[in-house]
Amino acid sequence: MSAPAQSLDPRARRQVVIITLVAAAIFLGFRYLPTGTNLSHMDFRATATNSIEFCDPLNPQFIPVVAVKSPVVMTLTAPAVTAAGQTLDCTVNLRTASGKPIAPEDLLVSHTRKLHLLIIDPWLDDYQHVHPEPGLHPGDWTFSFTPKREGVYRVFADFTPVATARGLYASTDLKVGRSGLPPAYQVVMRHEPSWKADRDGLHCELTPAVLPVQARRPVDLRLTITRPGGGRVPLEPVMGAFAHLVAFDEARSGFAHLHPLELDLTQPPDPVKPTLNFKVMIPQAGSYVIWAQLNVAGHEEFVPFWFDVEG
Ligand SMILES: [Cu+2]
Repeated sequence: MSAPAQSLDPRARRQVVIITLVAAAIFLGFRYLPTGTNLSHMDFRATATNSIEFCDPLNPQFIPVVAVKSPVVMTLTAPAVTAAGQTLDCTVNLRTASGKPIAPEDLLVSHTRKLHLLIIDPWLDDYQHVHPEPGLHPGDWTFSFTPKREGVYRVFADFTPVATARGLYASTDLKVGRSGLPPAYQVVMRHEPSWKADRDGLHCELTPAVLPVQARRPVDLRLTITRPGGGRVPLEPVMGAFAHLVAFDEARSGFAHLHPLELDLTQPPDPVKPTLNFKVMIPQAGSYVIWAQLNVAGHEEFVPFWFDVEG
């Protein structure tokens, strides 16, 4: 025992030993505390040069999910026969690049859920947002959705690994067959740009602070919702916010997921003319849609705004 410890009286020495042992126990306790996940940040390390960059929620960007390599492999299993208007029970499987399954314990809750799927049709006309449930096998996540139309739908996954605590994305496609029934809606190949939309008795406007919207320039967007003729529009939280905006480009190469600057859920927006503010930066010129997801008095609404971005 070192000179100073030897000079301590037996009682003080015992105290030093006890404190040291307790400290060691606490350290080991924390060191080996089960975090639930067996995956490490190395499992989500982006290997390829054009790998996906984690996004900064304060400066929402357009994430080119398809073009860049995700460290997560997503595959989708759907019924052998799929058709527009038919409810499809599907399973997505998430694995790390080395094949390790990504199970519920490997993901953090983000925006009230562990896994978000953003599903969009080829004409950007049918946007759906679903939350799969853990499947029977680790890595499997099951969900049902009813496509409104035929075509190759794109499914984007949005999640946050426990190991990195940073948002990550993956995508895959799902082919939906023709229903054989006359389409229950008018087929629109190209949408007229409009920052106004009417849906279920609601008049919605998304107003950019500056027009035209320019590529690579951040733009402020203000969303207002009214009922023509007055009446209440009580917005309720959806996924932890009073609204979500998701922007898609025509090629569906990726998306931008925007949340209102008004984050305080104890401060609901005006119940007659709710107004929410967003910020976005779109890197490339082209035609886009922003789908607004709202919860109006418990009823979910999806509202599209079509616009062009100039180069
Ligand atoms: Cu979600």
